[in-house]
Amino acid sequence: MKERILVIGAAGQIGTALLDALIEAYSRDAVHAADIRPIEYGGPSYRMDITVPASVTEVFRKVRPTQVYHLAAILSASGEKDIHKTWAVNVDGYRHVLFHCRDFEVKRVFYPSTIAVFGPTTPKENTPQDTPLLPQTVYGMSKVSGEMWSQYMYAKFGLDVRSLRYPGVIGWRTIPSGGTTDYAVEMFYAAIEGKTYRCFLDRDTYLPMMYMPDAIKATLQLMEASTEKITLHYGYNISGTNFAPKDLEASIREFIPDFRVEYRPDYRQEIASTWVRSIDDSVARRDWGWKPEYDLRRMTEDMLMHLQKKFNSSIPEPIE
Ligand code: NAD
Ligand code: AKB
Repeated sequence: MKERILVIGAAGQIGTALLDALIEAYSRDAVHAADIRPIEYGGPSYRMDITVPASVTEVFRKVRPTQVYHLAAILSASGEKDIHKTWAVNVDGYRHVLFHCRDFEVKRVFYPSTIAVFGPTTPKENTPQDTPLLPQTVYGMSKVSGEMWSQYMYAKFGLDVRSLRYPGVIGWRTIPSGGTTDYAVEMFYAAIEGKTYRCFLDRDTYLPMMYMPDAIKATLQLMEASTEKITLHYGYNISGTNFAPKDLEASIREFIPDFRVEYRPDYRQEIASTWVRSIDDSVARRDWGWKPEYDLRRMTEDMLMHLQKKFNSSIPEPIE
């Protein structure tokens, strides 16, 4: 059967990178992009507001998707500014999409969960797959609900929803906004532009992070895995590389020795402090062979190389 893949929330940080990967794996004609915002995309694209069921129906009728990647959400920091909208988009919007997937007989659905599902009662180191989930943000609460809806739709209707708990994702294409882990991308952009970076998290805030190519690889690997390999339909823990702002600063300074960071923690520090420091992803490794490729140094080198091209600047060789 010819695949028709619908990416919802395609204009965002992960969506723009995922579109390229899906086009490479399938074809531009097969990959349909939807978002509430305008999308810069050469393939078929649609305006869609997931909080409005009629808007979801209109796009599903046009595309008749075989696979759906549901990325649309309000992230952690923005989420606290309008908690009702966050719930409407992240939970009600996702529910609308799920029931459309059931009714239009979509074969496979991807749902991005997050390390924000964890909270102060979760073990902070090597966080297990099954563990207390008592998040302190509406974003985290909404993603726990999303995980439960994913599991429910599979158990009740056989909808094949697959899900990852992404760590903080770092990519070079766009500067993200609205998240707590955004500091890492911002730090790279400041470094390449020769600016001092004012970091909104404390220097010692360790968090699970992941370079975009690993996040995309995990997403496609999970979606392509044969059905019998998938043992859970809420979020699989996946780990990339864990670091604190001070480690990223030092890693960038190996390439740009003059780079400076000032630490001015704000309200986002409170959010980050409730999350975990490292993840046990042994279930994903066992089930579908997950293994990350990028550590902090390799990611730093690759990010700076891409940003250098983007800004047409030059970066000194690393100091060994
Ligand atoms: P993003 O904020 O860059 O993109 C989200 C997209 O959703 C935006 O383009 C936005 O316009 C769209 N959107 C918002 N409301 C909508 C609505 N009502 N209808 C249709 N579209 C709407 O986020 P991202 O970083 O690309 O994250 C994608 C997904 O991955 C999200 O679900 C997020 O929770 C999850 N996630 C991201 C990270 C990360 O570090 N980026 C980490 C963990 C999980
Ligand atoms: C955020 O910081 O809100 C996201 C996430 C970890 O879900 N990057």
